[in-house]
Amino acid sequence: MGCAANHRPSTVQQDFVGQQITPFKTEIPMAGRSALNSTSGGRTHVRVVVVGDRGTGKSSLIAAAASESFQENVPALLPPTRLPADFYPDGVPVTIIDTSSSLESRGRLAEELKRADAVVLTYACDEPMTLNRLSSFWLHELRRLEVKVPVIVVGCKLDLRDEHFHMSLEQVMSPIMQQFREIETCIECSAANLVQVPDVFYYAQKAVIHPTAPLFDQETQALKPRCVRALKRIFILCDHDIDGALNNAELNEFQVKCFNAPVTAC
Ligand SMILES: Nc1nc2c(ncn2[C@@H]2O[C@H](COP(=O)(O)OP(=O)(O)OP(=O)(O)O)[C@@H](O)[C@H]2O)c(=O)[nH]1
Ligand SMILES: [Mg+2]
Repeated sequence: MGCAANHRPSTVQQDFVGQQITPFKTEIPMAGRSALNSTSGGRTHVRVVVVGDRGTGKSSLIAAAASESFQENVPALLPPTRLPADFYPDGVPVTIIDTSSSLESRGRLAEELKRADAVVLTYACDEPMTLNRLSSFWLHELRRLEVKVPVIVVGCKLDLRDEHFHMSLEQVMSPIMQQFREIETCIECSAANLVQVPDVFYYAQKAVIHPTAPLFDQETQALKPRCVRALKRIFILCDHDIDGALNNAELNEFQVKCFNAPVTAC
């Protein structure tokens, strides 16, 4: 078993799959994120359903997100868990639904999935078989059940991953993400070491509140025409001196208007 320091967590986002761009997280300064509240699309609530193979770490992940601590003995099935409105910068509470993957719970699972705004689909980083099961079972099952919401794939128990057989998350997930465009983001985390735990539900919430589908065509991997027109319009509005480029002052004004934070030098 390795220690957390050896296990660098990473994320891969769907927008970049198939493009030769290194995956990264778009970071908006915390101070500026509140400016996005008004763009939560009128949503007052997000419901995230957590599914995945038995023992992959679903309940521990939820408990760790809610309590910011790791408990060895979590109940097999947690009651609905609510992350309050102030938990994330968008100011929208998240309800997390734990599920059981036992055969007798399949009906219940399907019911919960029908009411989901986003799905968190787990595998265990120390059990490659659970990763294979994403494409051999779970993602097909979600399609069969006509679950048409964003999916966040989460590799749990990052602290237990065997570094000898390690491939990057991007290498592992890119083919799966190309086949299943409903996967919005992939992320690795460790409930035991509290690494990237809140991030999981942040990405789930973000996928619902700030959906990519109206902006980006997953099939063609291109921005949608109306999005391009809107971006051009924004550019024109920002380009005060009409020289076809945004200078520092214009860029700064745009940043302040959108994110309530000035551009800062790196
Ligand atoms: N080392 C380590 N162990 C973990 C982590 N997350 C969960 N576990 C352990 O893995 C086992 C299974 O975790 P659970 O959270 O019960 O998994 P689950 O997916 O809810 O399991 P079922 O409800 O049975 O489907 C437990 O012994 C946890 O303590 C982690 O991040 N690191
Ligand atoms: Mg459980």
